[in-house]
Amino acid sequence: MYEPQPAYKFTFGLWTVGNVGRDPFGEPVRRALSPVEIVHLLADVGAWGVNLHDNDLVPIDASPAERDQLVRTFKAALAETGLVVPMATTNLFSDPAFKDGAFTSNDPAVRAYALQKTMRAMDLGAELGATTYVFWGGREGAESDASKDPVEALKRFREALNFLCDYSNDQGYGYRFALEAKPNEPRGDIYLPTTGAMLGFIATLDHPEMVGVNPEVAHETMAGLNFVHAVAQALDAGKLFHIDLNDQNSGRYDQDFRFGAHNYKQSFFLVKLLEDQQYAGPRHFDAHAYRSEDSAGVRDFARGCMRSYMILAAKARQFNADPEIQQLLAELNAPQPELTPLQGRYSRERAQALKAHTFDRQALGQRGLGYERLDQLVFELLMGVR
Ligand code: DIG
Ligand code: MN
Ligand code: MN
Repeated sequence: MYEPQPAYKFTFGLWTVGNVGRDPFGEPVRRALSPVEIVHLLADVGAWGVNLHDNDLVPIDASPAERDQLVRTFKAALAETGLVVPMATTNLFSDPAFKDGAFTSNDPAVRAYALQKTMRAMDLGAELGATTYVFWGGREGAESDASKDPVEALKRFREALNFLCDYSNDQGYGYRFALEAKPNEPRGDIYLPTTGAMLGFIATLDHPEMVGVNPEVAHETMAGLNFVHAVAQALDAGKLFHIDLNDQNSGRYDQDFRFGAHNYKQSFFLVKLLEDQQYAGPRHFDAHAYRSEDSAGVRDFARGCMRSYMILAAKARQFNADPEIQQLLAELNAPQPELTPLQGRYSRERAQALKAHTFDRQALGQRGLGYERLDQLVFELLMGVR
């Protein structure tokens, strides 16, 4: 019942189960796996697909011939395992050239190089069948705002995305772009720090219909925000083009924990939202195993991400079928037909009727809503006592 199923489109980036455990205070604890080894690992644990940054597969200094050979062997592993590549992205954050940003760098040569690198990475992604292209601007930010006019930075980011939308159209790649927000780390502050900020920015682009968001649990949580509400806004706007699932303890560095590893309740309501709204995109686990883990632990991590999602999806179905919970919700949302004439789109008559209506304000404030009982039922459902 909790085994991963293709219908859930579970994916992992090469960099997730390939994470060697390096952190700012420690050296790698696991050997590096080749892309082909990672594809087979993911197939073994039951993943549906695999994602990549350009340099996860093709080293930044690879020759065209080396690149083609690496792609050939990667494609062979995909064919052998049946894994698909729904998403691709560019590493615009590791190389020192991007130390002051890529698209927003003060150096026009860096901005131009970032466009070149991204176009080549888009070519690679298209060759592998990717239809979603993620942009995470890990270095698009500042430590000192003396360094860059933030308005100018946004203009540069917009110019780059407009150019790349045109490139995708010119090449016939059919990409949908998904912008991933993060409030900080590795920059002191990252521009467009939240999913909400990205949604506002998309409206300023030349091709807003091509561009959506890729919210990540850890990133909105780092900003102290309710991730479920951020995803709800993206869904409402028809802009949830992709999603990065993991977990995070608020007020910490980007922990990228196994999905469900920390905040069970938020993870439950997130899965409930995605399933209730019939989200059809990939469920991408942008996460990695604890640094404490060996290769067996990495498999435990990957299986745990998917198994936790399947368990919470079953809990969401249980919530939707629970008579007591549904009774409480029905009472909360009971129709009040006497208000019907006052509801709906504006009309002068409706406005006049609203202004003339007499409300019993005290009664409105005295109504008990039963949320304590409702939330206790959720707790008991999650704790397995219902
Ligand atoms: C970090 O959360 C970012 C990078 O790993 C990648 O660019 C993106 C894709 O999921 N997430
Ligand atoms: Mn993260
Ligand atoms: Mn991410």
